[in-house]
Amino acid sequence: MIASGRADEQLPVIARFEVRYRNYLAPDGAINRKLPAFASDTRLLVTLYRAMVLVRAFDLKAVALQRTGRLGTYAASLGQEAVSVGVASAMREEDVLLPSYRDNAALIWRGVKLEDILLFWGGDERGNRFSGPVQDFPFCIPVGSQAPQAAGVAYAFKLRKEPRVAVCLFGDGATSKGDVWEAMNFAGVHRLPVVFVVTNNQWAISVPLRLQTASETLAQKAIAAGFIGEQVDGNDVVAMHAAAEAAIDAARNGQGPHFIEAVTYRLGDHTTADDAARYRPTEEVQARWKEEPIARLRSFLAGQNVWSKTEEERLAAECQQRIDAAVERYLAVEPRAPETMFDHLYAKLPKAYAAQRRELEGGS
Ligand SMILES: Cc1ncc(C[n+]2csc(CCOP(=O)(O)OP(=O)(O)O)c2C)c(N)n1
Ligand SMILES: [Mg+2]
Repeated sequence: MIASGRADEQLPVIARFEVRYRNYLAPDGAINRKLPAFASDTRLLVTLYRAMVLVRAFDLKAVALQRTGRLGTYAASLGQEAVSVGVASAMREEDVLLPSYRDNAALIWRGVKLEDILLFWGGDERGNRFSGPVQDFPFCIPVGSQAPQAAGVAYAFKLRKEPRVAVCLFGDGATSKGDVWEAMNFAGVHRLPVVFVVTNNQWAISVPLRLQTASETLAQKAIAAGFIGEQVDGNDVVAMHAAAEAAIDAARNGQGPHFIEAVTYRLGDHTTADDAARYRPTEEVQARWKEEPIARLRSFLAGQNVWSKTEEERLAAECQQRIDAAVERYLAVEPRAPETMFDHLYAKLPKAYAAQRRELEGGS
């Protein structure tokens, strides 16, 4: 409810808005609502499941690499795998992804090699020259700055009359940034083919959602920009895929932007540089483990008799093998000379940087 204690109730109401909520699978895998048509394709659901399991195993390995000094700071997506996988799986190759730093699963789905992702988090810019669609954007570290870029990409699609969609992911914390609002406002005015997805994982490092916004939902922020905002169970990959597919199709067909609030929970630390136990109670995290997306889909698939323990074990072994091979390739990459950090910054390096570059090269 809007806190409207001061409104004069004698005055006529001139506008009413609503936010819908989408969910199909309950935390125990039971069906809450008639499933969308694509869900009868159990092969697709198994593919979504495999993608979520892969990224969870990959995240574990990446954190282990960081802890042993072989990777830089890393942001795991533990608990939110269904968001990135559900969204990426609804995109066409020619669409453009503008991810946040926690969307490893979306990049992997789009074809980015695991070793490219490790290279990036290992501090090697060559990880950004990745193996996925060349027009996709790299991980975005400055919070929310991918949103105006997404509006720009979508504006280009519109001007060129290309039936493509920009798909932009950011966190709940990003919704407090001017960038995100400006992008949404511009997208609404120009009815751009862009889908904004906020991964509401309840935390922005140590800032809880209640200190982030006084809005009842994040989805309703889209209403002020003139387009639909819906809230989706971000731990239900069926709901995420359905919502993203509908939004992307609509944007492609000229119906303008759409906003999806994916409600989920960050089960892990913010990054490897964080210790979440210092600011949130263990009981809260334990309670949220009961809602996580992988066990949920596994229960559903097992109930449909399309997934068994043997398949689970085979998948775990397959993921491990794939990850180990990628780690080996990553570790075998020769580091670049330190002075190359100045390359690709400017067409012509300013004097101060040129001097630093020479110094690193061993000159004076
Ligand atoms: C512009 C900017 N300000 C501050 C930071 C430092 N910072 C990194 S992550 C983060 C919190 C972001 O939270 P949220 O948007 O909810 O994303 P999440 O980490 O939960 O995925 C902040 C403040 C940054 N990277 N960029
Ligand atoms: Mg967050």
